[in-house]
Amino acid sequence: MTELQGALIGCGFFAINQMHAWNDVEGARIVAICDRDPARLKVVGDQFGIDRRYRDAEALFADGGFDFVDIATTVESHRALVEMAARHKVPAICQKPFAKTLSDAKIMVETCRNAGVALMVHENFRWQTPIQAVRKALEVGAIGTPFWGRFSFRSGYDVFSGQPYLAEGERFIIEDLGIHVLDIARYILGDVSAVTARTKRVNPKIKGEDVATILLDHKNGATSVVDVSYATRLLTEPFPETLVELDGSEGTIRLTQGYGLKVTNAEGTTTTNVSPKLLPWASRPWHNIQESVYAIQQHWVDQLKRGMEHSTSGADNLRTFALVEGAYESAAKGQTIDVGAML
Ligand code: NAD
Ligand code: 89Y
Repeated sequence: MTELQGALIGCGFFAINQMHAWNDVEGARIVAICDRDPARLKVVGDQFGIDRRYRDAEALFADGGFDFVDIATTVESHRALVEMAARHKVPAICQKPFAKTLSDAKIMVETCRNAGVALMVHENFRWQTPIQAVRKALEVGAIGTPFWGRFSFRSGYDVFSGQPYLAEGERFIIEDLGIHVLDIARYILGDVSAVTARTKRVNPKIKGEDVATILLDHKNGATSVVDVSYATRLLTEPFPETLVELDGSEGTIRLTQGYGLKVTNAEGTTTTNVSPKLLPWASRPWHNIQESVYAIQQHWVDQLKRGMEHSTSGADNLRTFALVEGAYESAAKGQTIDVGAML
């Protein structure tokens, strides 16, 4: 099998996970890296033995010699870098949040479509082992037709020490973390027609909201609640687990803290341990996220080789991104937002 060669732009906090995962992925390897910060370029270049190092993305693309680019920078640079990849006809992975606004995100999808290059958003939470297990239980009909769901991420974990920029933005939890949980809600219960949200800031040291409660009307008639908080202190810290509750016509599914999956139906209750693997380079509690990084990057390579659309393609991600924008608009106006009208 030919090995795809990749370039990674943005050698910061999270890129370390992506670089480890690229070492494990079959069929691809990173041959060049880029960061405008020379210190980060050195740390990542030395740790992963990458000699081709660039401080400027234009220079990286001008030299070429890679089959795809993995954009691991923060959101401010996403549009420019995705457009650069499209200009150079290079398939691109882009970290979440995909863009600053839905209109930028639409332009990025359109630009890549017109250039004929694949575009995948690194929306990895749906690739977590426990979330895949929930989806499988639904798919085999264990609870019949789901009519209600709750997707809950409540934590007091200090995310600001590793990612200080999260304390500085006007927007915080919906754009940073809620985006993943909204994507899980779509992945499990399908697309959404309307969104209603309320937000709060509890931590006085940050700028944006750190609590959000979001009601989703799914197109199939199900209703779900997505609730996220970084202001919730619990006896056992659940970071970074998304807990799921689903009620269906024939039973219920509960994904509980500690990675237990309980399925109850006419046959009784089965409880399964759906813990993620602790990959050799991973560390708790991040291992759930780290394993999903490996899974999404393997999916990128496999689908690229088959010439098939990615599960979290740019086009797919517009429907998650609309929920983020819709939630902020709903909270600001105190109204329910028609998601269909945004797309
Ligand atoms: P970071 O600030 O630690 O790293 C970003 C790096 O990109 C920095 O080193 C910066 O110098 C570099 N950079 C920025 N613009 C550049 C440009 N135009 N050209 C070259 N280099 C540039 O940020 P981070 O915490 O690693 O987050 C990066 C992205 O990953 C964010 O969008 C964040 O939301 C996302 N993230 C995703 C997950 C996940 O599970 N999917 C988890 C954490 C962070
Ligand atoms: O940036 C966020 C993400 O994508 O997953 C968890 C996180 O690192 C902090 O909220």
